[in-house]
Amino acid sequence: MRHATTLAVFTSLLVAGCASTPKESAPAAPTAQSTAQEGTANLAAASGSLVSGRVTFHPMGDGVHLSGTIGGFQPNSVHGIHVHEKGDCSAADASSAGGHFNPANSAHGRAGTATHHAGDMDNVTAGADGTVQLNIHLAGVTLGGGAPNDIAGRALVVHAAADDYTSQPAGNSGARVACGVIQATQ
Ligand SMILES: [Cu+2]
Ligand SMILES: [Zn+2]
Repeated sequence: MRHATTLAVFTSLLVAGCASTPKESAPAAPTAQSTAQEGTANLAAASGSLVSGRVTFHPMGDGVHLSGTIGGFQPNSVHGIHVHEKGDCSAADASSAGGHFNPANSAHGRAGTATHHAGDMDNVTAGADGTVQLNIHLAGVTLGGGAPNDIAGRALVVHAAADDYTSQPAGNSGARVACGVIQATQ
């Protein structure tokens, strides 16, 4: 009786050991490098808004840092902001910029959590003067170089409403109120 129990435990340990082996052998993804030192996006109003601004991009650590000023919002309002797939802001409603930049084919979500698009960022909040001082680190992307996660040549889009980080495919953040193509400048 005692022997049988010991054997059963031993057998289950063997099985568990085999089952866990494949997890350890997953190859690491190659690290993509930014080839640009700086980029810029001039955001022009879309969807009849008064929102515009200029954003600068710098490769930093594991991603790209965004800084700049975007104005023309209602005071203290909150807005979704994302990198979108196509560097085309020609449509009046900026629909030409396509969906969220999503090279990994993920679901929409909050940056920094397990599931999100590469172009997803946290909402921005305008000050009492209707201006956003942008200071965002977008992890997991590159600037220049043409890797699948390269944001150069794509679009930065600001929305009329806040991103709820949950609704698919775009967080229910409403109309696109400003759009600019991300261009590598140095
Ligand atoms: Cu967006
Ligand atoms: Zn998204």
